[in-house]
Amino acid sequence: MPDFDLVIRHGTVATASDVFAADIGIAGGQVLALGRNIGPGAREIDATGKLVLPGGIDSHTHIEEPRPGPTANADSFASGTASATVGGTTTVIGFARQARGGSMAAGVAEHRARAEQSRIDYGFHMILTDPRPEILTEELPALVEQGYRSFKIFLTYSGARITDGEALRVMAAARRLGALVCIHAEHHELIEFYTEALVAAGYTRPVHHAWAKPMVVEAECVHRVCRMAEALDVPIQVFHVSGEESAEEIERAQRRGLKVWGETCTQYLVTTAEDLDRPGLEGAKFLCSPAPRAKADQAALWEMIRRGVIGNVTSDHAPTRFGGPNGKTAFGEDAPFTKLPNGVPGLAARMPILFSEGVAKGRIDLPTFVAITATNAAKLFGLHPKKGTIAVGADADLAIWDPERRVTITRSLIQDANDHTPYEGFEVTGWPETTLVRGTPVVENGRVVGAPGFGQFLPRGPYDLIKPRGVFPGPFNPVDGVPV
Ligand code: DUC
Ligand code: ZN
Ligand code: ZN
Repeated sequence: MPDFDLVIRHGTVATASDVFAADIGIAGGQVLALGRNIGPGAREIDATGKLVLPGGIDSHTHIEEPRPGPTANADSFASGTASATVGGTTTVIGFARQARGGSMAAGVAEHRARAEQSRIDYGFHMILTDPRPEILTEELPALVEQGYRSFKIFLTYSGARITDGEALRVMAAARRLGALVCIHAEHHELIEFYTEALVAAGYTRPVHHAWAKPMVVEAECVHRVCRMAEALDVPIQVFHVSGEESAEEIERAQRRGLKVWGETCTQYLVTTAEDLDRPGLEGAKFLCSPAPRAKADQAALWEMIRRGVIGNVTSDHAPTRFGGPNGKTAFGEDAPFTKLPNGVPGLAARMPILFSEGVAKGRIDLPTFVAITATNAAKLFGLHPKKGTIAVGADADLAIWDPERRVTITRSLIQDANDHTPYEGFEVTGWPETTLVRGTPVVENGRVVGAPGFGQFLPRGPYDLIKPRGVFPGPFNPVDGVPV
């Protein structure tokens, strides 16, 4: 009679704090034992020479999000989460969006239905595009209670942006409800001003997207939202910090003791604005917002990761095909950058690139890799300790990783529904051979075996990390309308 459903033997286990040799006994989808010479499993995997890592948590993914035509999100939940598992990711947090003038609850219900086909576990941030009083006071309390415990707000993009005044009201609601606000921070009017001038001067190629939103556009807004969060004593995460100056704003806020967390994305560590300048529309394959920056920004971001200023690295997976009627070329081969959908695919490439560029090249150690790919996101979004670590009682979400394997990333390898990857030809050292979600293999030797619909919704209850500090800059608490 086996003691476990599955035993993974002879591997080197890594968490965000430790690296140690251990066998892992799994039953009922959870880790039940970590030790040496543990009892038999109904199935056993020999992990000699391999690392056993917490499955990745990609806390910023746009999968199967509808958008007005003609371009479309390339992935379904089935294809997007297949690709995630190929790269060792076992949990995604996506976005349920409120339509302008519409209800947030309706946006959540629609997206929840799409996510039924997820192969891995998932949660949602709620994108508030129209935070009317009744949304904040009537809909959000119930939705947060149901486990949708984070909001995303955009301060740019015409169809999604809210004003600073609305952002303050969302922050206040988050403080009252115990939810985390995640922010797309770029100065909208400044981008529009640049864009008008660029278009008038005939600068409309993909590279001019980066000209339209230089770092000042982001750094100003990151500074602004940090100060707004300080004024209201509200914890925030700043999404997709793309380079040195905005990371410095985050660091300054953290030094003042604020609960401000910074996220960056794979693309800001390995692509630059020069990639947008490839011939024809090729640069569109690298076009995202904020825009990719310079080599010096990549080095600065790695330093900010080492210092803990940037705590998690996501894909910001936002897939649009290149060709076809819904692709980036839908507006023609010489489409101006103003028409091009923003975003790059990256679910599968995220962990292998971070491992290779980070651990294999000596920029970060293995526990830091685990922290930025899994543990910190689990903590920040209320999934820890069930997710994001390897511990007795945690879900057996694991990536069995060959640290020596050399792989050239290609479109066919990453198995999403797109027709390109910005990482085509990128060479990495280290690759996940087997990925398990709750003890069940979803990838075996590079082959996707996880079933659509296996993924479970992860409701997120209240947790201490995102509690406000109780510190205001003046004698008055403007959220509750009382003296401090
Ligand atoms: N930037 C975003 O903020 N969202 C999706 C794509 C992108 O580039
Ligand atoms: Zn964004
Ligand atoms: Zn995004």
